[in-house]
Amino acid sequence: MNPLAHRIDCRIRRRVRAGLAAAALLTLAGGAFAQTTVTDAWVRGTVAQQRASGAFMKITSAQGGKLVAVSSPVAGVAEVHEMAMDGNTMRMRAIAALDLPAGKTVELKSGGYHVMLMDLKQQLQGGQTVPLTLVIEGKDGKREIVEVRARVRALGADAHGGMKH
Ligand SMILES: [Cu+2]
Repeated sequence: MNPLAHRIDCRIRRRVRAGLAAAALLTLAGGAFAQTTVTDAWVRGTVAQQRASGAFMKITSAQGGKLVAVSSPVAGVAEVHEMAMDGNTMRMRAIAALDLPAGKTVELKSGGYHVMLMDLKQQLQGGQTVPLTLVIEGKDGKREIVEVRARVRALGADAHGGMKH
């Protein structure tokens, strides 16, 4: 290779390397921002006049944190609930925060942790989409907002809305 061609080649390579570094930085920044992912979000459909329902999903926090608040435009109140035995009766109750261990997928499901949507402002019908806003607090105390679109599933045999509080 003649010296001139070599110099040009080096310059291009340096530029490519700089470009790659910038891309890596962007990826890092993006990763730090969206450290929590939510999949398979759904809400149980309701019958007319029903005031409460449950929302379910899988949450994975890359760096670990906790779910500290939920809200939705369809509900006056949204809480994070757990199921717990009260004597011989399974009951649900609100918890202040749901722990999200780093890199582990926490499943909110029927009969377990769930988001309770109360004071519903409308009937939730199969096929509709319900927006949910999750607030995740990281280990560093920083809060991340995760917007989720949950699909409404028509009421099945396992009616969450009929459960006791
Ligand atoms: Cu509940």
